[in-house]
Amino acid sequence: MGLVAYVNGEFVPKEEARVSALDHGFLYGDGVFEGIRVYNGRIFRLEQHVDRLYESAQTIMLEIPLSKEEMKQAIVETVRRNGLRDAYIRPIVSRGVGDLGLDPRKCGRPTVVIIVDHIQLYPKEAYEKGLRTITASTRKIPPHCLNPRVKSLNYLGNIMARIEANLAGVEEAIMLTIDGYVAECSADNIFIAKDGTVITPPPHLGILKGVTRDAVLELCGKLDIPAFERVFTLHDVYTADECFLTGTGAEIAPVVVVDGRRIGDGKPGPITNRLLAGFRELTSREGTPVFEEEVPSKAG
Ligand code: PXG
Repeated sequence: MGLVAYVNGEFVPKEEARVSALDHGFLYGDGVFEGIRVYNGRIFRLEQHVDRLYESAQTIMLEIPLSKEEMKQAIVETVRRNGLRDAYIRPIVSRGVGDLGLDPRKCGRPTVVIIVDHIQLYPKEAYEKGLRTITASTRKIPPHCLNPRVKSLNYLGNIMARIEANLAGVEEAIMLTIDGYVAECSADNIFIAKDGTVITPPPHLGILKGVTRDAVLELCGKLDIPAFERVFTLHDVYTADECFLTGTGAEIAPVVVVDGRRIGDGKPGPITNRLLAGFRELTSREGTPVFEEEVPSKAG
């Protein structure tokens, strides 16, 4: 059975899901998006993703033509119609169809698209052996220019960083702030562990406040692992005991090489492994049920 997508309130076959060439999402990257996972028929942290989508829209003054409740229902319904128990969901809201000028006042109703697809996972050995990364020469856009906390349709900087990783033959690229502090990766947040303590950059540095990142900080609390949001440099990464990335797609992915330096003993570390096990336990238990036969989860 083919997959279906939601386009402005209608369900169409995925291959026929289209928006106008005059949509400002296409012309100018004027819009916002989310990336959400479905685990065994339950949507992980739907509430947090929808809240972040509306926060991104609020900052760029984009009025989403659905209430948050309607958006959640549209997402659940799109997953249900696709019948996928493990999936990736991509809600997108763009400024809508306008003229060739920038002025968003010329745009009619914002375009709302929800795509549900099979998930592209890192191979199992990425979790067993760990990933290699480089530092990208492309820096993060400073938060005082266009705050990366807005999950906008402008991902060109992230894509340039990913191209640098591809050219170097590694899986991911670490991005630095204009001042040279470690920020995040092209599509994942970054953590280091040293002497039993976990550290990740604070959101004000100009990073996406990842839903997985937040779940990992919560897990650290539950597992009695001291965790802090702190500014750090590449020196701290090179000399860390462990390094790992977090994201909806990656979950918790160990990093064992950064810019040719081996991190710790060059294998996924014990804190990373404990957090990954804890995270997988969380995703198997929590979430908004999609299919009728599910017993509603208290954790929601
Ligand atoms: N930083 C950035 C810049 C991101 O785009 C994350 C961190 C992790 O956030 P979550 O909420 O997922 O824990 C993201 C995630 C992909 C992909 O292919 C991921 C993202 C966007 C586009 C593609 O994995 N966002």
